[in-house]
Amino acid sequence: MRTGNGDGFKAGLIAAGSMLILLLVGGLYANIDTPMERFTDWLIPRIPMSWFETGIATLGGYAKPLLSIAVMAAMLLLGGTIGLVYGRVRARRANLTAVALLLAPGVLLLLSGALSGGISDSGALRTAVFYTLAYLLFAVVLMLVRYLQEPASFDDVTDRSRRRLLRRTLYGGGALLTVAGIGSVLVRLLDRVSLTNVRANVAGIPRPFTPADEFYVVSKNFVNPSVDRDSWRLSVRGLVDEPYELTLEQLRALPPVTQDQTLECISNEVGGNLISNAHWKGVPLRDLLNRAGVRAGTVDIALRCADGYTESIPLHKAMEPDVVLAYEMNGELLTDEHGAPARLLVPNIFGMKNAKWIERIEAANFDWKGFWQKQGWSDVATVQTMSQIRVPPQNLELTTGKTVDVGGIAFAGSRGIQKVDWSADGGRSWQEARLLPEIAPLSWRFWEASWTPDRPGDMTLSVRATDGDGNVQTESRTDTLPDGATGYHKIDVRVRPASA
Ligand SMILES: Nc1nc2c(c(=O)[nH]1)N[C@H]1C(S)=C(S)[C@@H](COP(=O)(O)O)O[C@H]1N2
Ligand SMILES: [Mo]
Repeated sequence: MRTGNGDGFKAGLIAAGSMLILLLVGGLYANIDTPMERFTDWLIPRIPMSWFETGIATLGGYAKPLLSIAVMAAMLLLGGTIGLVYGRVRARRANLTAVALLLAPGVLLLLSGALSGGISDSGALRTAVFYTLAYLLFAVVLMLVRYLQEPASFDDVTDRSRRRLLRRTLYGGGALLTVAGIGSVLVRLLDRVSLTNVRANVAGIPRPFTPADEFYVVSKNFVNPSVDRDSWRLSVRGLVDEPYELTLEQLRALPPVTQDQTLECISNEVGGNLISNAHWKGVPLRDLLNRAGVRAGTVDIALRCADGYTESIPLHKAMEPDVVLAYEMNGELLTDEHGAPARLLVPNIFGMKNAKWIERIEAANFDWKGFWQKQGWSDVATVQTMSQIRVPPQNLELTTGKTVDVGGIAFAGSRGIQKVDWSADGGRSWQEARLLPEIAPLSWRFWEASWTPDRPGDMTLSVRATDGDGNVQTESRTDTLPDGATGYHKIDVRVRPASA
């Protein structure tokens, strides 16, 4: 007896849904790459850079989650379609289709192995195993639901009660698993989904040191890794005399250094808040490299991270004393979102080189292209001289004759800030602002001024910094891609007459 196409589609949908839940749980608890991440990582380097930029610009932090939701929807649809086709074919050749359905994971395993560039490392193997299990779950659930959908013959009482029992077990168990799965996914997602920061320093001049939970967060991941501190090993290898591994405890036993340093994301817009400052503690990268003995011929030091992220810095940069493998931030162990157990600090270079969740440091004899470089971002990535007005906020209404505070931040990496000028007439005339005392050589600098508007109207405030080398920040506006945004930050205010 046959049931309709709708039933087949529904069965496929249920099966694909259970598969998806298993994969999400795997992504959250076993650090496997979910299909969503696989697809995004695969897609991003292949789409034109301008689309990518537009996507990020219009959707902001929602671009990644939306893409992931689209992938999930596509998987459900595909599952439904498979269910529909299976339903039709099964009516004729039941055993054959069942065998084909169950054999497919083998093909899938090979495919996903090929996609991940070989299943040599344990993360990829774990992912492949999870995918196979997830697919098997899909196949089994699909077959079961289809079986249950078939009407039992009316007079066969045992058949009917057997089906009823099975159906109850299946639906009950399924409902339980779904609730548990979705619940745990939601709980974990709430603190692990990495929307490009939306919560950092709001209005006003920020605190000199940004608390970890207010520090901006950027990562390529839909779900960030949560690395187990006890089983974590840092491996130093590649073109070295003596490769070695360290536990976190061993790393923390090495002579530490502390460093106050500001991080800024290369995709920080003019006036954006993807910039924060912290007090860090760790071990100079060069100490770690010297211990292994980097061989002649090394060009780049490559970093591999638990989320599959890769970065590289030239050897000469890696040997600078202030390039630090940090394990503490503001006096506490690194939090998951900022790269626990250890992340790199590379002064004077945009955030992307400050790799988080580092597992492997590798000396290479070639110019290693990192995750973002493959996507067109600068490989040098020196921070641009920047400045921002944080007070007054945009569109504030002011009154003639009343004095207000004007102030904000300025940053130029290790070049430091020499001077900040501000303008109340959109840049026709400039006045020097007061610089607050330096927080640290690698940290942002705060500036302030007082302004008493003397005539009513719409006004534009702007700011420009001069770095420690005497170079005035460039006025010409460029996009964040590929070298980081440039141009002056401007704020519009409306000044009303005093006695109106
Ligand atoms: N492993 C890994 N490290 C990473 C990233 C990532 O996606 N994965 N993102 C980089 C980018 S683009 C930035 S701006 C900084 C942000 O660091 P934060 O989130 O601690 O502020 O981390 C960098 N390190
Ligand atoms: Mo970044």
